[in-house]
Amino acid sequence: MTISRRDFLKTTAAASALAALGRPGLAQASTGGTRWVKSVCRYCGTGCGLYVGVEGGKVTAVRGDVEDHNAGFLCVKGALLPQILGAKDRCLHPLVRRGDQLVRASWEEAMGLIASRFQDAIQKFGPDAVGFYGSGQALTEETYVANKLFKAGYRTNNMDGNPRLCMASATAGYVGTYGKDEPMGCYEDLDHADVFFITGSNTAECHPVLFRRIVRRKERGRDVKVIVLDPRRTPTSRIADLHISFTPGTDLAIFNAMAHVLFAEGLVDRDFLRDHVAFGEGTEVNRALADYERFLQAWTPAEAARIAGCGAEEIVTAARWFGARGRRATSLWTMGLNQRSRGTWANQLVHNLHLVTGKIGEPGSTPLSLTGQPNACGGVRDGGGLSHLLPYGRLVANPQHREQVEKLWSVPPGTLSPKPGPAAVDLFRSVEEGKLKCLYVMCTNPGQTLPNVDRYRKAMRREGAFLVVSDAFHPTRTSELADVVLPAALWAEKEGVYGCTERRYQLLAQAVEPAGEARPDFQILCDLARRTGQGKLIPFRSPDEAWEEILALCKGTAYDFTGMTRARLREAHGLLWPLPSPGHPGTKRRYVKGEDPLVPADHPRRLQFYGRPDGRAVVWLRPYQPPAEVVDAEYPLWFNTGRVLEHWHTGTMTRNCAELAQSRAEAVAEIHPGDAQRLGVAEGDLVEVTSRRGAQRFRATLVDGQRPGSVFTHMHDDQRLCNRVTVDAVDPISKEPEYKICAVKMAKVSSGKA
Ligand SMILES: Nc1nc2c(c(=O)[nH]1)N[C@H]1C(S)=C(S)[C@@H](COP(=O)(O)OP(=O)(O)OC[C@H]3O[C@@H](n4cnc5c(=O)[nH]c(N)nc54)[C@H](O)[C@@H]3O)O[C@H]1N2
Ligand SMILES: Nc1nc2c(c(=O)[nH]1)N[C@H]1C(S)=C(S)[C@@H](COP(=O)(O)OP(=O)(O)OC[C@H]3O[C@@H](n4cnc5c(=O)[nH]c(N)nc54)[C@H](O)[C@@H]3O)O[C@H]1N2
Ligand code: SF4
Ligand SMILES: [Mo]
Repeated sequence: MTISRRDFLKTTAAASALAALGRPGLAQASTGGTRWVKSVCRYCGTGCGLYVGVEGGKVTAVRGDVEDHNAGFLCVKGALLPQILGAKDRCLHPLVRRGDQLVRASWEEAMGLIASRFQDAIQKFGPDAVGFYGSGQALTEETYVANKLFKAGYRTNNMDGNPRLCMASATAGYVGTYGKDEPMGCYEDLDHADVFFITGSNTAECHPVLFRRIVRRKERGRDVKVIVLDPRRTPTSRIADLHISFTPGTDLAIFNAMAHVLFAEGLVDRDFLRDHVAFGEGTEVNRALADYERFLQAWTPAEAARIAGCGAEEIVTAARWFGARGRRATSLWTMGLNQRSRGTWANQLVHNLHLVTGKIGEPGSTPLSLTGQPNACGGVRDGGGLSHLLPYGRLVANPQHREQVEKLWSVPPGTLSPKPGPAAVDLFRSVEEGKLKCLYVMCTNPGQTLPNVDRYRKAMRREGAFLVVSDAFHPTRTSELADVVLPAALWAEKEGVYGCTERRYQLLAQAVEPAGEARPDFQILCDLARRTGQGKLIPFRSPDEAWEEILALCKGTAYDFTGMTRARLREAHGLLWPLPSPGHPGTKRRYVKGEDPLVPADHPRRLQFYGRPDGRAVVWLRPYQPPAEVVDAEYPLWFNTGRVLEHWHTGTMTRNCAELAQSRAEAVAEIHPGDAQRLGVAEGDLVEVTSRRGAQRFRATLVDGQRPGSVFTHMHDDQRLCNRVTVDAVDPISKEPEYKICAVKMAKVSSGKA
């Protein structure tokens, strides 16, 4: 299918609804009565630079930063950011629970209560009686302080967060294949690609400003091809030259069949394989190219098409376009691959395609995982914000890593626990089991976003559990369960660093005072540390001071950005690491000799994958495996969940913005007209979607592009919780839940006309 120019424009204008905003000039320039403060959008991992306009102590406007990667563009969410600061549901003062009620309290009372409950729990039941659940939307300094406080102060690894629900499989994919986390490519690669391989990403709605860049490349480049793999047609697939729809979860077979075609048609780069690649199966890197070729023999396009319910010729075409000699290929993916019980494998199978063709580490050729949250990468890497991690990829289970961090933190040897803590879903299971007594939740809304959520909602309200929630809004589906709610300062009300998709770091400056009695999470955590006897460990008076320490921890690692001083971050319009010295300009493409400062200048080859001891990347032999739950006679429909352009996750922010609230605020069940007819369902009817775990009612919407035999719905509606239905099965490697796939049945409850 080719797309007309008119359709093209419709896609960018309607689906992405971009706003080009003017040029403010200086970092803190004034125009009229408005002061402009340089910052970053608070929403997605695209990380658009912007200026916050302040008048009379209030944020009145934003403008895209023309000097940043987004060239002044913002999507609707970014452009409407000022509205959320003064929204009606802002949480303006602390609350504590009295029986069924949450009542207003002073900061002193709220913090005093938290400190005493946490200290009591540790004293009576040991360090693992307390825990922290954080967020890829928290600032790096916030996650850093929380991690240090819980792991070194309270001595527990009960410290995980929503990046586990989001980027964990991408990380496990990168670490398994290259030895280190994070993409090697950059946004500029989008301007050079001849082929875009977009799989499990609705880029048009979820990374709209990057999508604009892809559209522009397609408009201007010669014969640029876009391949989209997604079970449903999406606004992203509208620009596709080839859209492959398939049975959910079966893309693993498709990726292997593409590799089969690349070998069969001589589109592999054997020199690259010889120089740069090793082969592995299971957990060991102990296979050879011949083993891989043998493994691929079974993965014919016909066999994959049989499993996936797509056309064999579509797979062949995708492989030919991807592998065509002299054509540069960029892959993009997000939750359609990560949120899977085989999410890590799915990631690695995409890396395989780049490694067998050598299409990697050149302008336009790169496997570029799109980061979901604005700081999902930064916070986890710099902050060590997951239960098995310490800062910069160090592992709690590794004695040398613990020793390094104990030294850097000046704490006695043996302070850090060697036992990895529970990953997100298991963290809430420890609450359910009564092992974890006191949980601090910051900048995330698990009462709506955990899979099989009713189970964990019950756990959070369990007798004897003490739940602290820091949120900028109240009520949320989590704050309603809390024992203490802390009013958090939001976005332009505080300062800190975000690290987005392309290893780009940017500083968000404080532009205004927090609303009401709200306080920055950084300040709240430092206060908690002091009140619980950890003031020496957490002595920071400002995020700047924490940043100094963060720089010391990254020094000498594969993530070195020691040259990113605070002063430089304030001036720069984004900086990409590695950036190991103050004069270094930053690195667009990692692992590339001559570009990446961590590759020795005399390295004999084009690339050095220095994350692994042999300097080679690994092609993994990963077969197709079905998802954790598959459809059957009783639950015959596939259930799939995701996002829309206008809304952010649980909608606390975007549903609080008048313009956005008018658009698609209600989650609906999208079904194919054929299924609707079979089930006797018409547009607008109320239907009940039921899985083995729970049921939720939605209005039905008939969508031609929906794959027959499946239902898609949205996660942002706090009155219609799709997660009552989803499955809490996780990937055994990354521990990321399979939000994208489970089995359901659907029944009509009442007519839309009634
Ligand atoms: N507007 C908006 N933008 C956002 C966000 C938001 O809430 N709203 N959130 C941000 C965050 S944190 C994230 S993680 C990203 C998410 O960004 P995306 O991952 O792009 O968005 P989703 O809608 O979660 O899912 C993407 C696609 O995966 C497809 N999919 C389902 N099953 C499969 C499968 O088996 N294989 C493949 N290949 N695809 C499948 C779905 O049909 C869906 O179209 O968006 C970020 N940007
Ligand atoms: N069914 C289904 N479920 C999913 C997914 C899916 O695709 N399908 N995707 C998963 C993914 S990828 C993600 S990332 C998660 C997201 O899940 P969550 O993180 O639970 O959702 P958010 O709505 O982003 O929650 C952020 C909360 O922080 C608050 N907040 C905003 N700014 C601040 C601040 O500065 N400080 C504090 N303390 N609070 C603040 C907001 O009001 C909001 O309540 O959902 C996961 N759940
Ligand atoms: S694309 Fe993402 S970062 Fe850019 S303005 Fe939109 S939500 Fe913000
Ligand atoms: Mo995410």
